[in-house]
Amino acid sequence: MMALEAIIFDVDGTLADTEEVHRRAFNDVFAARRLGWKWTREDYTKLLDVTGGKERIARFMRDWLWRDPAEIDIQALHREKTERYVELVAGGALSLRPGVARLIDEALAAGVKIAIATTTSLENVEVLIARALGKAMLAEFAVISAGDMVERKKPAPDVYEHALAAMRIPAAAAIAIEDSANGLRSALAAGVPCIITTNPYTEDQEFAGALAVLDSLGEADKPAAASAGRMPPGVVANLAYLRSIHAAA
Ligand code: XBP
Ligand code: MG
Repeated sequence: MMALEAIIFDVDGTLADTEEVHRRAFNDVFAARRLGWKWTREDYTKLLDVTGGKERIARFMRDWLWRDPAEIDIQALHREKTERYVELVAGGALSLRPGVARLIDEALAAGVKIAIATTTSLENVEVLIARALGKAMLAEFAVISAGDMVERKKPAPDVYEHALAAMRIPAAAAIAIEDSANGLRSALAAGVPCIITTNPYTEDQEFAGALAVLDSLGEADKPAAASAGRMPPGVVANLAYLRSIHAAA
């Protein structure tokens, strides 16, 4: 049995319900450029199958519009999207999901490392953490592994492997917190045991192999429910809970 040394958080959908803000940022730049594209909530649920904004735009052009993605400068378009997203988050468009700040505090107090493994861009993570927890908290993360730092995005294991290598710990000494099937696959492919906190975009996905599937990390006065009839109900995912399910993994 290996002791728990690090908690590796996903960002989008896990730290905060970011996807509606991402969707708005995409649509804002599509409109500013008069592309005539608009992603509805329903469209976006399907488009989330592909992780990474640049990859999502390319997939949309190829498979939905039957156009060659090389027709536009996706890098430049996505840079504008990131600027818009950062502006929205800096303006207070997001707050952290229940239990996230609590668990981060508990981990730091207990000497358990905290880290990030995400598909999104580094500046998006930094603005969210700075706005929600204060700029000084950025330095408390042992590593922030972001999408463009690795070759392949989730569901590939690369971003988890990047975080583990930076912390110099084995996969079995960490636990991942994710919200999506792609994120779960990424963590498991790297050998990191994983719990899921679902959100409206991901609650119908398949989570075979997860240690637990909750609807949030929960707070003392509002425990997490098991998502969509799953076990276990009534959990407050604190450090003791994470240690116990990690030890059982
Ligand atoms: C998140 C993503 C990201 C965001 C958009 O996946 O797929 O692409 O939707 O961010 P995960 P960017 O939570 O599994 O990491 O536009 O910066 O890619
Ligand atoms: Mg996610």
